[in-house]
Amino acid sequence: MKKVGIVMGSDSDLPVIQKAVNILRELDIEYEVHVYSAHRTPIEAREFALSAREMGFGVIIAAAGMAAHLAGAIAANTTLPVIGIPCRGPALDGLDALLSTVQMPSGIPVATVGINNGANSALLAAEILAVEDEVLAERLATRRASDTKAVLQKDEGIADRL
Ligand code: RP5
Repeated sequence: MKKVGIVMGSDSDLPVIQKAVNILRELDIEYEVHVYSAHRTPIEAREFALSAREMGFGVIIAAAGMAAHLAGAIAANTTLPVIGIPCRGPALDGLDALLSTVQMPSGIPVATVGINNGANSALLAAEILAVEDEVLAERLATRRASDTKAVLQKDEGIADRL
């Protein structure tokens, strides 16, 4: 199976990435994590993106806050699918990063998940890899069924809590 590449703009983004890593581990998907910034280490971020396909990655998750250009900068240098996670910052609650990540010009797509939504980034990465992997698709289906069951159990219990 192809690996998932994870890049974060700063180690301060780690709590968001931890949620993604937990799900990738649960699904038994190989991953590699780096701290590369579009602004502070633009050369390393570019080199990672340029070599990602030949390094065996199938999809890249890029998390950054503030003027969050990381996912776009990675996407500019690879045709692998790139998933952007806008991270919440101190000034604008993540709206700055959301707009910087999602508003890509035509030609360089970034699939953007919600602010700080590391979990969805991992699930989307897994779904992309599962297009060509029946075993992984089955693991995702099992996980989805378990989530459904958990919600239905809450439904059964909600009346007792009111
Ligand atoms: C972004 O700036 C990072 O992705 C992080 O979310 C934010 C703040 O970085 P630090 O100042 O905490 O390193 O580049």
